[in-house]
Amino acid sequence: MPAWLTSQEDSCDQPEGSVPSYPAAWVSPRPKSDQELSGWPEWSHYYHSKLSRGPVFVEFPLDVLYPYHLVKREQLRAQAAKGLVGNMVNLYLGNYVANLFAGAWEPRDISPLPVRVPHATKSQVQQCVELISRAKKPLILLGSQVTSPPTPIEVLRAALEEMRIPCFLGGMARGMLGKNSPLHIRQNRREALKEADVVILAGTVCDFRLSFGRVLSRRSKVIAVNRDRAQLLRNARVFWKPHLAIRADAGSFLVQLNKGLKGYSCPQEWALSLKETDRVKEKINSEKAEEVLELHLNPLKLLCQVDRLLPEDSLLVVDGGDFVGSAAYIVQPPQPLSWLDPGAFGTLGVGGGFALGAKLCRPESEVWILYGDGSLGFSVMEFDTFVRHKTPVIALVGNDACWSQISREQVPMLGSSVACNLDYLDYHVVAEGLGGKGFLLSRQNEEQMDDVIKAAQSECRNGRPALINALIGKTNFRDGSIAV
Ligand SMILES: Cc1ncc(C[n+]2csc(CCOP(=O)(O)OP(=O)(O)O)c2C)c(N)n1
Ligand SMILES: [Mg+2]
Repeated sequence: MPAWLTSQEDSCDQPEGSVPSYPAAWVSPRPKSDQELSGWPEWSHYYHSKLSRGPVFVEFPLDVLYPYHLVKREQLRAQAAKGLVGNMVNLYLGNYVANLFAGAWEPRDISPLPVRVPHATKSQVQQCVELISRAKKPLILLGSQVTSPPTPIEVLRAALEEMRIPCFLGGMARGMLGKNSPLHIRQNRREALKEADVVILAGTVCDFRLSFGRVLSRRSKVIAVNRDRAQLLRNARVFWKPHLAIRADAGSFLVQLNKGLKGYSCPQEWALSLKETDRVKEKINSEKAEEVLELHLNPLKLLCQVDRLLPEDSLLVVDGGDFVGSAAYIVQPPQPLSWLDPGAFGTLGVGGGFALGAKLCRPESEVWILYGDGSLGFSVMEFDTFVRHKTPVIALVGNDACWSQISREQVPMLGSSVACNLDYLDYHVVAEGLGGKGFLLSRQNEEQMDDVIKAAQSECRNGRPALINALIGKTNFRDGSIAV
């Protein structure tokens, strides 16, 4: 009997290139007695105290899960066995059940254990204050960890807005600065990192997403902050060198830093120059979005339209490969904690479950799932759940009849598209079959793109989950990005 331990914060508050956030831990307890089983809060404590928070997978064997009388009944049934071997088995089972439940009824303290969140020391904060106040081109890279308690997200946002240091947002930190913030830099991170004189890695880890730290310049002073020591120093002194490595909660650290900087405001020419690079790149993107493809819809155009029509309280769940990788550059989560994605390893299949959790936690929000057609296959059945449990969400499927993210590298590398090709299936009919409302969006009704999106939103507002099956063609937008 497996169970994922997540909290409300995790399920709805989540959210480069669709590859952010949480390491998962697997706990498979096999308690020898019920006494040990009642140590259960300690496993849950493992989740709550984990320095780098994320889901914990707890798997209970059935005999541990069922109550005493049921397990005893099963054991008595097994006692029908006769003969020497039978008697030995009976003895063993009787002993096993007695041990399993020994002491089960003794009262014990099961109150939650205290959570210990590491914080930066005053002198560490002071060292950073000195570095930042002298910096001309500081940069902050925020990772998912900054969204974890104890620092409320709005307090952190206010601190960032006061410091006015340009920020790149990754993982669940997306949306942290709302839409169109002058501090939020979205493009050309590699170039910005080359120029920066001080870089704060706030919960951002030097794994494959930062080319294991190789994107950091040796000329920049790097301040790494992370609750978890292993994440803090991942690949350090191999591909990058921290000037300061602080084991502390990244969000709280930034708030302390702002307090220490008292009235400091980052030189604005730096943010302006980065914003200008953003503007140029985004202009190129919007020109790309206007290109007419040989076949089917331009996915970038579709994503631009969705971005325009998203209400302020929408919440985005993304589940897929290239389509959602493009979405990560085009669709802007409107506010903090409005982006949920499959985490660092891009584990497909999370979409339906995440959306369900998100909608249940925030019923007033318009919950969108941006799906690839391949990933849709993992959780399209959840439309049944959405319908039966009256949790209306909108699924937008970028249907390119392919596992494009895989075939993009597999075909040039191996000369074969084996196992990557799908068909342009009628996923909108599947949604209808499960009680939802389905829409087909293709070149034939491209002119009505806005109307279709609005109709899906209206269905959702009226309580019916909707799926837009958008037939999309190929672009070179994702060429060169990681494909695994
Ligand atoms: C559970 C799981 N299996 C396999 C993968 C590897 N993988 C990454 S992207 C991808 C293809 C996804 O296809 P689709 O959802 O259609 O997205 P597209 O790239 O076509 O936009 C696969 C199989 C994964 N990330 N997670
Ligand atoms: Mg696909």
